[in-house]
Amino acid sequence: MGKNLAQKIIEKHLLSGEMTPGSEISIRIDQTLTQDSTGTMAYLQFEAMGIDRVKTKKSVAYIDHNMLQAGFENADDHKYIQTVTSKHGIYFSRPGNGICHQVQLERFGVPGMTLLGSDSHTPTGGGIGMLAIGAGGLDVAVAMGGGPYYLPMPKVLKVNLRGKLTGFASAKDIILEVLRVLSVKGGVGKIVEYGGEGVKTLTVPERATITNMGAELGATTSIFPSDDITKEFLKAQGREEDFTEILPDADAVYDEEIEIDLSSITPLAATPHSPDNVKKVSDIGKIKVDQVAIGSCTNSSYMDMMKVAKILKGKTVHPDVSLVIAPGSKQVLNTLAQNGALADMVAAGARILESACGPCIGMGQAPRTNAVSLRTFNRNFEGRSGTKSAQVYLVSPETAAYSAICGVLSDPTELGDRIEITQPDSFMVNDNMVLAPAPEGNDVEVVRGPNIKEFPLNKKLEGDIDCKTLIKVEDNITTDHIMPSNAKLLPYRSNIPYLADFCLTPCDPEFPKRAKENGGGIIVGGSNYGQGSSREHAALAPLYLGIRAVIAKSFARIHMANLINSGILPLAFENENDYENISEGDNLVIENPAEQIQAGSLIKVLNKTNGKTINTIITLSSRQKDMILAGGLINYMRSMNN
Ligand code: MIC
Ligand code: SF4
Repeated sequence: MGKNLAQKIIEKHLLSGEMTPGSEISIRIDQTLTQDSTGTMAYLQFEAMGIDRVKTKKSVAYIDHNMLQAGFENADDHKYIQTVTSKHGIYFSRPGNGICHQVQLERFGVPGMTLLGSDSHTPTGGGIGMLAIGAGGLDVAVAMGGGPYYLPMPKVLKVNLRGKLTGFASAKDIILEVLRVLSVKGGVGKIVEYGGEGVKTLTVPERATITNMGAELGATTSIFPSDDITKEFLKAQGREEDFTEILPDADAVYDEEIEIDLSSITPLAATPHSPDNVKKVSDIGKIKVDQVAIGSCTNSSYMDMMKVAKILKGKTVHPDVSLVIAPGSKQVLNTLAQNGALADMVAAGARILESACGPCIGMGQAPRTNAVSLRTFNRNFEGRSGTKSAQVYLVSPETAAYSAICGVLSDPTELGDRIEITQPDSFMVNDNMVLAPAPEGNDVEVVRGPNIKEFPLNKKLEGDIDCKTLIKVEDNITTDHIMPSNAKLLPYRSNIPYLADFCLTPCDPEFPKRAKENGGGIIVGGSNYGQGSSREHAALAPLYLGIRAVIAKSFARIHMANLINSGILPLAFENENDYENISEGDNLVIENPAEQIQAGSLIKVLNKTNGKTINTIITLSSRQKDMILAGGLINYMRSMNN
């Protein structure tokens, strides 16, 4: 039986387990990446493991998220990451060098390798045929130390691409169409593998836009074959030697398959407040626009920026629109500066931001009250822009640029002829903003600012859990709800006690206070609880507040792993209707959870307030079972070492 691409790479890296969907496997990790907002925690955890040097083929630490330096905190964290990485053998991408996923794709990614990153958009690397997975910082720390990465063997879903894009339809519109078809839950437990004739019509940056936003499907990762187009890209990056061809077998078998006809795609937009609320731009109509933001790890490549520059050339941004542009990397920005495209953008009135995440993570450029903001980003969750009342639409760079000129949401098809940008034969390669680590044996002082606090640790699971339901939330709660991130909070990513006071506040501002007053408790959620970011702060802050369990209809992949790593019980209703049988404030009792977990996956929860017994399911591998019983991954590792 022929193998698909995902199976081929997993098989090569398999350390344990059977490759049957759903059963736990572990794989060897070749490369890791961290970024600064999850990185401080990951390196604190790496230090706690007491390992001297990283054991991966290449590990890179990026500074790209927490770039506003309104106080000492972010700069302190940058210095900590710079020194701790130098000491332990990790490359350091300096602030200004670009967004982690864009730079990793340009400079370090290798087809066929595995990459684990402490950021949910790590699957961008799938654009060059890597098996690139996002995870919590602790899992990445373990991988840096040479440990395996555990995951349930995903199903493989093939997206068969037919035909060719026409007019002003772009890669962003392809992934928006996939999101429309599959929804934000459609990829859970799956690897999305792209195949079919249409693949040959897409450049690497276009493929990377698609794999990047596969994160919004909830997928484990997304991947394209590594073919001649990949080779051309790597050659232009001066890295032809990193190329290997990786294709699925001709008779490859897939668990599921869908088909997308590229020639039928027209410009699309994800309307507020979810990436799968997708409609045709032409159907939404000419709504007035206040802000346009172009950039992020989804759409900030050279090709994207050149299209934007061409649309803006000789025009002026509409008087009622603020247009901000953040090229994805120093390489991209430098090229635009050299070939004059940057001048065209500036002349048109664009506000140029540094090469970083910026407004995508609410680091500045919060729109005005009730604003309509068009963004080429990947997430439009309510409030993520920094303005709760803002209406954020996710669109392609072409739609964004054209609308910025028009002042209303506009279909770029009106521009007439499709803009074709060719990839340069060689990109501007200059890695002077990447610092190599200190040679092994050198003494490096790790600099820790006062903002860096210890991370919370759970205790061994013992006795009964008898506590209150502190909050009950609905479906699709994101990690942005659980642990909001914005310009004011991001500087505290290495300070859980501070952050905990903002936990779940978008759902209920009183939640942290109530959790503290009750000495902890239980959270009740709907389906896909914890979708979005990989931030383990969404588990660590609840842990700090004494949360013992989350009972939900279903969980998002990375968040569920982060809960288990923190020793918090992720319990899924056996019968979703039981969601109605718990109200906020109800007193819940889980008798001897340790014994129940040892006995199997059924966990009985007694609602003392209404007398009902609710069956829940905990899905754990035997390793995760030991981890939960030990009180989380760090305690588990410590117990293994003793
Ligand atoms: C995001 O896009 O939500 C982030 C910010 O990049 C997060 C990481 C974080 O919370 O620091 C992610 O995607 O994992
Ligand atoms: Fe940065 Fe936005 Fe990409 Fe997250 S999604 S890595 S915040 S650019």
